Amino acid sequence: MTLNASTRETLAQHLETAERERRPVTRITAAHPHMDWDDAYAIQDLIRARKQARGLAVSGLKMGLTSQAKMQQMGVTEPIHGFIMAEGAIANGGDIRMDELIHPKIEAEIAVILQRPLSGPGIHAGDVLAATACILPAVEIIDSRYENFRFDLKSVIADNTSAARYVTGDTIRPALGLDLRHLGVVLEKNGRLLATAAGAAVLGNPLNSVAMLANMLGRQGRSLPAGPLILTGGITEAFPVAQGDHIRVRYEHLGEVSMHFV
Ligand code: 0L1
Ligand code: MG
Repeated sequence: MTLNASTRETLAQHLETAERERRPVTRITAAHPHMDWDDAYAIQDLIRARKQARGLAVSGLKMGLTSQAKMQQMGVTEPIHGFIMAEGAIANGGDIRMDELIHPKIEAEIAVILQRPLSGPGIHAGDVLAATACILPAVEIIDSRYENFRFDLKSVIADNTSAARYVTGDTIRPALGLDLRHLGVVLEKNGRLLATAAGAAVLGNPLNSVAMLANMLGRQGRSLPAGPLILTGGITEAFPVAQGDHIRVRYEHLGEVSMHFV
């Protein structure tokens, strides 16, 4: 790491305050160009610790930048990971308050819950399939704390990969027998078709994303636990939303997820 502990803590407070006050800030690498990947994940960890110290619960983990298109756009070869909070969970069909967010965007995702923990390195999609309890449909609402979603990779890792809200659907299926690569998704905003996609957009198979998460955590000396929700990454690109928008995403075999921005 290149930043000292007090600078990392100051940056965690800075980003968490931006989130709580919904006040966008400049990417943190502008003032700290030499911060490294370990600094970035350490700041993310400090944000998680600050939330937990306030009594908030972590509900899961997420992968970000999992599509080739988004990785190429950002000039990276590996996705990034973050965490999601129970306070960010919105009921299927529920309202999402715009006055609590800065500039939200939505992305359709596949979520996984494990029944056995996975410890990298060396985890592959077959291990994930064997360890999976169930698959469910999800929509992630990302909300970068950076002005105009302008950031570099280290800044966005520190900002917990823009995590903000998420909605899961009511259809929960075992993974065995579900072909996640070909699972089709149709995303509509206000009754108009915005995107169609298939699960293969996520690293060829959303299970690859879970394997990669286990391997990335393994490098940090951590395991991927059984139980929490794992968001595997956007199947569609992220679309901006505005007050009044109604989003509906239909998933082949997995029902639908909807929400209303109020
Ligand atoms: O969940 C995601 O893929 C978001 C990763 C962070 C980049 C962004 O905010 O678009
Ligand atoms: Mg996402």
